[in-house]
Amino acid sequence: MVVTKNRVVVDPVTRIEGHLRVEALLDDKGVIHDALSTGTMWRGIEVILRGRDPRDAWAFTERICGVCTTVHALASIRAVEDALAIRIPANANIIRNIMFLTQMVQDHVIHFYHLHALDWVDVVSALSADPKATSELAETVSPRWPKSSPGYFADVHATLKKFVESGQLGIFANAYWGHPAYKLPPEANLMAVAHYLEALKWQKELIKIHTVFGGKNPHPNYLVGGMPCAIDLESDNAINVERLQLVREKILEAKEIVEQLYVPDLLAIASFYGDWASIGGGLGNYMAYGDLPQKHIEDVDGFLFPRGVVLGKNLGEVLPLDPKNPDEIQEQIAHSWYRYPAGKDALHPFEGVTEPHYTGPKPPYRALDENSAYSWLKTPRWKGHAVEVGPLARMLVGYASGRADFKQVVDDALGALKVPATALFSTLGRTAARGLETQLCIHWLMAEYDRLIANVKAGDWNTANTERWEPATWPKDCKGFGFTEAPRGALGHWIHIQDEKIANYQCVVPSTWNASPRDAKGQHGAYEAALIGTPMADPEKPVEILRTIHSFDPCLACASHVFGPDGRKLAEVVVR
Ligand code: NFE
Ligand code: MG
Repeated sequence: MVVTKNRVVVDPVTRIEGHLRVEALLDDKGVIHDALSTGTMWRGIEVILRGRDPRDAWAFTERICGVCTTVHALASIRAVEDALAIRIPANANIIRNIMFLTQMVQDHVIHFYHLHALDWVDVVSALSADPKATSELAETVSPRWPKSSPGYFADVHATLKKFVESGQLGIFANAYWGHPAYKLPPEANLMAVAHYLEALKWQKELIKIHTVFGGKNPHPNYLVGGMPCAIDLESDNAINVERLQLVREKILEAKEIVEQLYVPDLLAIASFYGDWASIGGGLGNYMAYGDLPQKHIEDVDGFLFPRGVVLGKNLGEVLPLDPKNPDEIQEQIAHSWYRYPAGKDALHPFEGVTEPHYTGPKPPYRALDENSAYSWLKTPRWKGHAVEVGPLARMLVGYASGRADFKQVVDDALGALKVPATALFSTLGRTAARGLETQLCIHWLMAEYDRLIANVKAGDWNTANTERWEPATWPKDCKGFGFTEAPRGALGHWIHIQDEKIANYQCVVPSTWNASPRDAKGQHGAYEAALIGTPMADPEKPVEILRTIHSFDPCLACASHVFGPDGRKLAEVVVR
């Protein structure tokens, strides 16, 4: 981190995936009045894909990231199926939904405990907690969670003490312990640390569902036309009763973690940080592509996560969205290190171009120039609007669409925290929305599992449609759009297939929307906008910047991939 007069630079931002740099400009009262969000490394996946077999694209794009490990594969096969007009069987759709929901639940719990909680929880303060008082607190916060005895918390306390006394904080190193912005009493801190460790042990369990249907995790296998797993109740080597039972057990364990730990901890911690319900709101524009088809992917109205846009915090209206319309989604490069063909300053992804053109300072540098190009991220816009994507966007689009299940979890949480609906438009609202959608997801996960079981029992074991597998059956020239709601938000892949090969491929990724630099009109991206107006207690310890940036759960690996087509490192920034 570098602080020069009125300019705070955080590089790299840690407890995220990928390489993100943030520069915040402070006024004389220590309030952020402008901010830059910068992806400091480049993505080249789109270039690598040109000329390849479209049926292989999922395996390349899935490796954009090991965090949202399945979502690029799903977006990719859907793009190819859209281009080739392939309709997948019912079981494939359900299994994809199960994979999606498994990813969502695991990723959100990990984000809360392991990437975000330490912005609110002071690990060192937990040392002064009384295990007996912690046990009493835990029994109030999560009465149905079994591990809450004074002895249990005394053990956690002893483990933590050993850590701190060794001087090697390990996973708890590098935070701003003792900062006055930490508000939890020591017992709440100890309880949160205990649950951090519980969640860490658990997260590897849920993901076994990916190994059942996709063979492995990270990067499970997918298939254009369906899913690459065979259902055969008579076989030891296919999805059989035993494996389906394992999936059910893992869902039930996850339900306990979400309902007895994650959501109660989230609400308990949030109740100490009411001031963050009016900080970090940012753009006030929200977009979701929607996901979880119940029948066919073209039945958008039946998605469990609805599609749409909310502009200007207006929950009275959800605007329709068509990602294939060339006038709606466009990527600009006014402040990015890329080049477009002469005369073009914004391109729809079907026409998208990925040509790197670095014009920034020679590293190491002290500051970037917000008036010129300053990021490896492009600047996506919807009808010219900067929009936020992610859990808050999905919850608001669901809420504003009048979906009863969304309304219930949102209204319950607002009631529990005793805050008005406007509190949603904030850092705290963004963090809470992630927990609330996890409640919906765990419920939907069991429902999708039950649908699969019903089909299997009825004798439908089909998981793939291979009618259009052979390239000879394809049109000479076609285009497709594939999408999903990744944990961090709306993810789109656009493919152009010509003569059986990929002619063009573009990914517009959730963290690209949220972390984008400003556009040609000077409109900030979501991270930048959310930082503006934040008061900072101590610029040398910028915990406020981390709280808001982490509330988005950044993934810069997704947003800006690391290596060029020849494997060469294109830019290197010294980590201070
Ligand atoms: Ni690498 Fe990702 C998600 C995608 S990026 S984590 O979720 O797509 O925002
Ligand atoms: Mg892209």
